[in-house]
Amino acid sequence: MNTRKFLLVVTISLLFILGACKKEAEEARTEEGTAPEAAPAAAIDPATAATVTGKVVFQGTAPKGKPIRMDAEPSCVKQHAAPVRSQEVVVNDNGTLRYVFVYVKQGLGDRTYPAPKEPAILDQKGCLYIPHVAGLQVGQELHVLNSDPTTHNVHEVPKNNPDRNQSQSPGAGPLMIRFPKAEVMVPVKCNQHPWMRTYLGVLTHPFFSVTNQNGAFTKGSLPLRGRSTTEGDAPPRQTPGVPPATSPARRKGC
Ligand SMILES: [Cu+2]
Repeated sequence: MNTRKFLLVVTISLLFILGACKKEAEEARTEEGTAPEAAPAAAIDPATAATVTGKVVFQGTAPKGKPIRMDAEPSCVKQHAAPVRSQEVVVNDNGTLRYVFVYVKQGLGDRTYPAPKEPAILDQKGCLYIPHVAGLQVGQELHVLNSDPTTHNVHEVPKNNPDRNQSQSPGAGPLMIRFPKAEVMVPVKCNQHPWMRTYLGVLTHPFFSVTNQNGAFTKGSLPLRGRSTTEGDAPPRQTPGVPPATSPARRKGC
């Protein structure tokens, strides 16, 4: 794991902060893993909102993703013009890290954030999950598509949510999944194709982002009320078909 040192650089653009970095007792409790209690859902005042931007830098020798052999599924092989490599650790050309889930872990208070009516989308294409890392809210629908001419088997492997396993044949409609509890991250695998893996960050609020091909993330309309804490969570490195042996690497920023 010593090659997986992450430096989470967070630049916080504050439009306005009330009581900067003042620790409030009510903010001490974590918002990860528990749904907030009911509170008035007042609209977020743009005048007191903030935008958080940053990038995740990889330090060390960048690993090269292991080649994925999907010869057993010719219909997927021919969808790829170039050899496919594992996306477990993806270092961008500029030395940043892709697919890091960055989210606000603390400091949002008791405000509640209703789940969006729009579903989050997860596709299966070329025998890969697209995207490799995603986020959604508790109670929000996740629509899992099958764009391949083959059967997949969507198997969530959570710790705090129901363990579900559903087969999806070609041309079938989307699987509709909801997560009742917050959990970062929920691995999802395919029992038919052991190299397929995606990771879902499920939160009680919408303040999350996934680093892109430049290693950058951004999130706006953040109702900062003092100190808040962001955290980056990279999927654990693992051998296809083998459960992760270690916890995800984490680095904190403020
Ligand atoms: Cu599959």
